[in-house]
Order: sequence, then structure tokens, then C-alpha cells
Amino acid sequence: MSEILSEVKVRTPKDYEGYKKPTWCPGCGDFSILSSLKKVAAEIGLDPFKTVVVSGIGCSGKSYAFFYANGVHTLHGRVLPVATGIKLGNPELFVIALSGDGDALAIGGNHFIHTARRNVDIKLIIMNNQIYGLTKGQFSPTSNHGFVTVSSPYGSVEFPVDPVVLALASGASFVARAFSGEPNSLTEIIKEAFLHKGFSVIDVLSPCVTYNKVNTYDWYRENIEFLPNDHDKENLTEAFTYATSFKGKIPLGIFYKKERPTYEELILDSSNPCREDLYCGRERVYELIETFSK
Ligand SMILES: Cc1ncc(C[n+]2csc(CCOP(=O)(O)OP(=O)(O)O)c2C)c(N)n1
Ligand code: SF4
Repeated sequence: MSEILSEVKVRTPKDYEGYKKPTWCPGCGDFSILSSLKKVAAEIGLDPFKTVVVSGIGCSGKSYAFFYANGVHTLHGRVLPVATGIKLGNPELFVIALSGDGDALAIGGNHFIHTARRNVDIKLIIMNNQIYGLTKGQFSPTSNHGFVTVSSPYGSVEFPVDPVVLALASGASFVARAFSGEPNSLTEIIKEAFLHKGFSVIDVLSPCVTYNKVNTYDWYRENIEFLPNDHDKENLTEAFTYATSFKGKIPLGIFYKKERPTYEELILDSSNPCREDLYCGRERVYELIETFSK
């Protein structure tokens, strides 16, 4: 990580503009996430050549094209396995994963759990609008019970998953929640996540102004509350307590942060007998491509 940040010239957020201009609806919460991402990248001097942004399919998934770095637009739900492969293939790379709530927690829910327990050094930002945006407004795994959408005209009978509680229970070493309507704290939290070594999850409440007319900016403002400053971030029990019950409000801030060895450190350790197989070299890669393309 320190190598990634050290040898860089001074950069500005503008330097991280991607090859495409955002195509999101005006007012979409995802604009704020992108803007914070660029600010943090400039502040910590992120080297775009050593950074990979992996995104899935969704409005959120388009983000890889809006940020200047290497980008992989992968399949819906497969952000984390692809990001894990990249990190194992070259642990020197700084890997950012951008996912929608559907992408990360419905079709990709299984990957979320296993990436967290393995503690792969990936920074996952869940652009959580509590709905499927790209496919025009079906309920998602974070939609509230009773939420009326085109796919739940009588109200969703399902109950939502809480990304923060799931991340804590699955073993993520950095767990936070932010709101795109609070850009300063969002930027600070992204920065802390980027400086943390290990699987980092930020659940960002990011209003879909087109299809979600319930969880609006105003609704969030009325329903959020920041964690107290004296919260002990290394205390998992306290993190769970705040995550599950907080004055009837949605808590924002860093719930948990504690470093432990990452998956790639453990699996690529020189005493690991699989190491040679993992670093098979360029020629072997070409051989394998040749074999599979027959
Ligand atoms: C394997 C697969 N299943 C379903 C889809 C259709 N699909 C595309 S995006 C999407 C959901 C988008 O919602 P979310 O992940 O929350 O992202 P958002 O668009 O809200 O940012 C779905 C179901 C797909 N592209 N691929
Ligand atoms: S449909 Fe919703 S999530 Fe997608 S760009 Fe528009 S406002 Fe954003």
C-alpha cells in the first residue's frame, strides 16, 4: 500500500476523471460517491496505473468508466471474485470494488460473505439505493418490508438485509456506513477505508431519485444519526450493538476497524507450497489461454 502511494506527483480530483462522463440521472446519489472517490484519490496520491476499479452491472456498475484507473466491468454480482483474482494475481495493485445493493447482496451475496471472512485487501463501496436502478425499479435485498415497486405492487413481503451487520458477522476488517448527502463524512470514511489494509466495506446510502420515491435525500436526513465520537472501533461487540439498535435511527460512521493478516498475505506467503503454482509466469498463462481457446 505504502509503495502505491509514495512515488506520485501531486494530483487533483480532476486528474481522476474517467474516459466517459457520468450518464446517471441528475441528482442521483452516485455522483457524490464518485466525487468523494476522486477527492480521496487525489489526497492520498493514488497511482491510477496501479489501481483497478472493478464494477458489476447496474447504474452503480457504470462507475468504472467515470474514474481514471484500470477498470473491469464484470458480470452482475461477480465483482468480488474478479477483484479477488486481481489481488491474488498482483497483490501490488490497489483494488476498488464498486457494487449496487443488488449486485453486492442479492446475486453477489455469497461472494460478499466469503471475501469478508478471507479478508482480501479490497475496498468495497456498496452504492446502496435500496432498489434495482438500472432495470427500472424492482425491490432489492435492502428494500424495506412493504416497499411498493413494479415487482412488488402489493408491497415487498421480504425483510431487508443490513449490509453493515452482515459485514461484521462475516469478518470484514473495516465496516462503515455513509450517506451521499453528507459528502464530507463520506469522503473521510472512504479515505480511512483506503488507508486500511484488509477487506473494507462501506455501505453508502445513495438515493435513486428516479425509481425510489420513498428513501429520498429528505427521508435519509430524518432517519440517520452519526455514531458517537467515543465509539471504540476495535470493539466488535460494541460495533454490533450500534449496528443493530441505535435510537431507532440508521447509524452512520465507522463501526469496526481492526487489521489482521489478509488472504493474499497468507496464501502467497513464501512457506505456502502453492505459491509457485500461483506465480506460474507469463508463458504458462499463454499456454493456458491457448488450451482453453481450442
Ligand atoms: C446475471 C444477471 N442477472 C440479472 C441481470 C439484470 N440486472 C442488471 S442490473 C440489475 C440490478 C441492478 O441493481 P443494483 O445492483 O442494486 O444496481 P443499481 O442499478 O441500483 O445501481 C439486474 C437484476 C444481469 N445483467 N445479469
Ligand atoms: S435510475 Fe436511479 S440509480 Fe440509476 S442513475 Fe438514475 S437515479 Fe441513479
